[in-house]
Order: sequence, then structure tokens, then C-alpha cells
Amino acid sequence: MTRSVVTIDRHIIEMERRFPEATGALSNLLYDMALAAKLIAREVRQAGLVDILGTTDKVNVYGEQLKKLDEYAHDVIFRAFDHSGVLCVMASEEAEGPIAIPERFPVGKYVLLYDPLDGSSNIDANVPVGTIFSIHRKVSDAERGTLEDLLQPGFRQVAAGYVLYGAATMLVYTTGQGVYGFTLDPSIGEFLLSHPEIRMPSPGERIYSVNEGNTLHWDAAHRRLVDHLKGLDGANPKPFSLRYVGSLVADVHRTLLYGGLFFYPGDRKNPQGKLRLLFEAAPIAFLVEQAGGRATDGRRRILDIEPESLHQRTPLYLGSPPYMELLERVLAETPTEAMA
Ligand code: P6P
Repeated sequence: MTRSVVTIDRHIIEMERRFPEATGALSNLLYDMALAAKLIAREVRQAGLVDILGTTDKVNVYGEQLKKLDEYAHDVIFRAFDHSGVLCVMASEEAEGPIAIPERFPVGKYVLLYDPLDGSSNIDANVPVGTIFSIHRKVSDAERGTLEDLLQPGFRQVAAGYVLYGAATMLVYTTGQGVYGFTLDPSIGEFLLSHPEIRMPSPGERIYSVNEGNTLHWDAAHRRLVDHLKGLDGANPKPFSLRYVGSLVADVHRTLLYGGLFFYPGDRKNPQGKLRLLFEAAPIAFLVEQAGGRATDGRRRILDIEPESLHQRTPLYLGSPPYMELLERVLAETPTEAMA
């Protein structure tokens, strides 16, 4: 007897049926994200074969060279949603301000924030990259969404997820009812349910994931934390292994499946760290908490942070609860010098 094949479409319909009041609008958003993911996956897979690698002459709001695939992914997602009638406004990590829904299209009650191709600086080396998305409900009174609808704390998200363009293309999402993972079967062009109810192992594997190249800029507490994790302080009989891809979605996906710790702290050079709150940390934190893990900025739950600006950055620490407690204990034990 072959196991029933659950496509993402069937899964979304079955999840929607659990909520009689559902209008199907959120389901439509998830369908459209799956379509955008397939289009981006096709280009990422072929990137080495056609001249879509390399860079454009443009830079994004962070001054980072915009790669052709970044631009392509940004446009694919915009076009997948601009006519949907489900969104009132969008925002992209690659665009400075709110992205209005074109006047010729109707608007809806949802808000989409997305990082079209996170980790794209790794593309030329065929390192996994990802798309990250975050969905909120409209909260402003304006007919077409505004910045107020975009600057919402993470606990108000109605859905979040990522697409990992790795050895396989996976779409992982949550609507607050657990975390579900789908693997793209390119032979039929369908995302098939491969990871029902992802739960982060706790404590999970003794893995820590951080860019130690920034050690020079860390305070004493973070240097001591990593020394402890490596067993250099003589207080950890079972040293952790270091795994760091340098592509957030890949590092987070591993941590969701294996457990461990990932952190990108603030330092003297960048007191708020490198990762963006709205486009990366908040959607990732929703997934991590839904899978039984924890995600903080070192002091607060990521999902509780009230955003002040669209592209603000935040330190990010995430992992299984026991390892997060270990991290917090060691950081608290060492008096921290001022970051500046
Ligand atoms: P670093 C990729 O550029 C990214 O935004 C995330 O995907 C990744 O976690 C981080 O930056 C890596 O930064 O400084 O370690 O290269």
C-alpha cells in the first residue's frame, strides 16, 4: 500500500477546513508563495548554466551589490502577489520603503514582508540560499496598507516560513498550528509533505553556529560563551561542534531539525548585529517557537520586539530551550563591557 502523497495544496485545504471562519485568503497567499518558490528554484538551479549569475549595477538599501538572482526573486514574489487581492501592502528586504499594491488591483486584509533571496552572496559558490516570508493582518484604517501595517511585532504574525534552495528545495511554514515542511519533487513540480509537525529536538545535537570571524569585535561575555561551548574553559566535558553555513535559512533549518544553537550577536562594530528584524528574525522566531525552540535578541523574545523602522537590525539567538538557558547563564555570568 503506497503512502498517500500529500501535496502542499491538499495540506493547505485540510488546514483551512480546521477553521470554519477561514475565508481562504491566507490559503491563497500560501499557494502563491509555493508558486513563487518553484519559479525561483528553477532559476537558482539553472543559475550556473545561464548568465543569470553575477551582479547588476544596482545596490540595495544596505549598499549590498544586487545580484541578478536577488532582483529576479524580488520581482517574482512581487508579481506573484500584486494582483492577488489578498494583500494591502508589501515590503521587501531589497526595497527601501513600503511596496504599494498597484492601483489597478484590489487590496485585501493581509500584509507580506519578504527577503527574496537571503544569503545570495553565497550563490556563486553553490551554497544553499533561501527566501523568507512573514504575513500579518492589516491593522491601519487606510484603505491601502501603510508603514503602520508593516511595523508590527512578531507575535502578531499570522504565518511565516522560508524556502531553502539546497540539495533539495524545501518550503517550511507555520500558521501558528505547528511547523510543516514540504520538499519539491521537480519531476512533477509539486511540493510534497515530507516533514509533518517539525519539532526541534531538545536539547538536540551539541552544535553551535556563529561566525567566529567576528570574535575580535565581541565583548568578553561572548568570547567566554564560545570558549565554554568549545570546552576551552574546562567547565564543559562535552564540547559542542561548530557548524556555520553563513546562509541564515540553511543554519536555521539545520537547527530546527537537529537542535543546537545559532546566534548572530551584536558587537562593537555592529551593536545591533547584522540580521534584519522584520525580514529575517521575526519570521524565523515564529517558526522556531512553533517547533518548540526559543528565539531572543539576548534580552527579549524576538516576537515581542516593537519595530521602529522597516530595515532595523537585531541580534538573534535561537535554539533548543536547554541550550538557550546554558547560553543565557554563561552570558549573564560574565560582566559585559559596553558594546561601543
Ligand atoms: P556573516 C547572508 O548574507 C546573511 O544575511 C544571512 O543569511 C547569514 O546568516 C548572515 O548574513 C551571514 O553573515 O557576517 O556571517 O557572513
